[in-house]
Parts: sequence; C-alpha cells; structure tokens
Amino acid sequence: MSSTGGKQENEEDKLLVSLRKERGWAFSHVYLFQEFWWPSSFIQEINIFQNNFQAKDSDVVVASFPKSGTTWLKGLTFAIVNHQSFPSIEKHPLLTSNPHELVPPLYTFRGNNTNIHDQFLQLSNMAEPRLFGTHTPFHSLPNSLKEFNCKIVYICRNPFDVFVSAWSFFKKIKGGPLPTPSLEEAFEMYCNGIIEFGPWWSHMLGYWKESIARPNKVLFLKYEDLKEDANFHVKKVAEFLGYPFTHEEESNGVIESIVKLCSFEEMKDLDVNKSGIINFQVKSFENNLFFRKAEIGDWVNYFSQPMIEKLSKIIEEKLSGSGLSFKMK
Ligand code: PPS
Repeated sequence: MSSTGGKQENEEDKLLVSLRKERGWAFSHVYLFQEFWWPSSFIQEINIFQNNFQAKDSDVVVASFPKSGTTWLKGLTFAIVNHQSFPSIEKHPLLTSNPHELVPPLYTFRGNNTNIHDQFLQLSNMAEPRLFGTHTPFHSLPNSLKEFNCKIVYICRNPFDVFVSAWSFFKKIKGGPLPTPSLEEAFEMYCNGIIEFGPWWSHMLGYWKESIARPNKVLFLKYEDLKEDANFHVKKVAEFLGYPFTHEEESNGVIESIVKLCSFEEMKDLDVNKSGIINFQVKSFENNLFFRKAEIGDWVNYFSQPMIEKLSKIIEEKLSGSGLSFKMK
C-alpha cells in the first residue's frame, strides 16, 4: 500500500497466507476472513476501515448481498434523500449518472494512488449527508458506522434469484485467470456459502437480526416487497431516513415520480446505463450489466428439481427460527 510501503505489504501477505482460500466467482480466489469470503483486495480495507473510519450521524448506508437490488435501492435512496434539492425530475442526476456513481462503495473510494490518510480526508470532506453502498456483512462494518446514529437500509432477495442473477453477472464480466464456474460448479459453491461476500445466509441474517434489535438503525427491505408496492416502501424508507415527504409533495405525486425514475424500465434505457462504465477500485463494470431481467422467479429457467430441493433445504436449515422468509415467484 502506498501509504506505508513494503512493511505493510508484508503484513498483508502474511495475513492472506494464514487464511483459508477457495476459488471465487469473479475473483480468482476468495479468502475466509471474519467468517465471510472476501476477494484479497478487500481484506486490508476492511481492517483499516473497521478501526479508522469516522461515521457521521447523517451518513446513510445502502447495504446488500450482491445481486439483491443494490442498484435499485441506491437510486431510490439518492432520490429520496435529495428530493428537495432536485425537485425537477427532468434535470435529475439519476438521468445522467449510474446509481453506483451517486452512492459510491465505501471501500473503493481510494484510487490506486491515494494513500489512506488522503482517503479519510476526502471522506470527511464529502458533502453531507454522505451516501455509501456496501456489500460488507454487518459484523464487519466499521465500528463507528455501527455505533453512531447513522442509518442503514439493507435489501435482501430470495436466494434462488440471487444465485441466477449473480451467476449471469459474473459470467459476463472479465474475471481473473480462471474461467467463471459453470452453473453446476457455481451452485455447489453457493450451497457451501462460497461466493464473494458469502455465505449469503449469514449476510442476510446479520442485518435481519440487527433490524429486529435496532429498528431505528437498520431497515430491512425485500426486493420482492419493493416490486409489489414500491410507493409504500419509498415512503417508508424516506420516513426511516428522516427525509419524509410532505402532504403537498405526496399529493403532487413526488413518490410516484421517484418510483418511475428508478424503475428498471426507465433506468436500463438511459444512455448512461446502456453505454457507461463504472470504475471501482478493484474492477470496472459496464453499467448495462447491472440491468438484466429484474424478475421475481427467473430462477425457474435455470434450476433442476434436485437443485430446487437442495437449495430449499439449505434455506430451511440456515434460516429456521429466524422469521426471515421469501416470496420465490
Ligand atoms: S450489484 O452488482 O450487487 O450492485 O447488483 P444488484 O443491483 O444488487 O442486483 C442486480 C439485479 O437487480 C436488477 N435491477 C433492478 N430491479 C428492479 N428495479 C431496478 N431499477 C433494477 N436495477 C437493476 C437487475 O436486473 C439484477 O437482477 P436480475 O435478476 O439479474 O435481472
């Protein structure tokens, strides 16, 4: 790392060597660190952020397991929090920027050449409220984010569709030296919890339990519920985050226009999302890859009967007693 040079790199190497390692989906390897599977580039960031990131009470974090509706929720959250700054949908930043640009990932803020001190300075100078996205499991979040009064909105999706969405996505992106696992290989890995940021059940349960213990801190949403009644959930998110709509805004259709602006149909057809590219620290992605089918139940086109039985059993075992359940179709 540029800030501390060779000694730091040595420490990182030592840490990586000590961790259990498996083949990843998008990354050639993932490492078991703090009970979750991480690409190597995240592990050092996690450590540094856990101890040094300074949350602000006004911070808003959009958290998710990958392929659960992150792009959608980032768009909605940005539009909700800024609804008074951008009352005109015609000039809205979401028409020209992908939601991942407007709600940047917490850990990829640092460009390759920026040292950690400069990164934290940039973070502390960001305009408030700062909006961040993260796939970090709850228990690995920076301590201050967990302790301060800032808010976390988590989006969860049924594990069948998450699997298909993740496999379809990872298949399209250029990964490491190894080819993307086949559907069958990926399914075995998924059932063993081995996927970037997995196990998915621990990820979901971490935020689920926290949302029950601290409902003012963590709002737990389901992709399927959002699809069923987006207006209701946009209102709920706005109230939770402390940016409620006035009666006048409601009767002027502000909620409906935000829902429309962030709808899959509108977003996927924007130039920025058809041809733009987003550069994260570890990888670049074509924006169009974040928009595929956006259906509930597309998994039926990919799953054999034995796969259905196996994943259903895992969901039952892992989530049993938690109260967390999903609409599958
Ligand atoms: S990522 O890479 O983790 O940020 O991906 P994520 O955004 O979580 O998940 C991608 C899936 O979400 C669908 N999508 C949407 N659904 C509804 N509304 C909107 N606006 C929207 N934008 C993206 C996207 O199509 C992926 O789902 P699948 O099932 O693959 O189509």
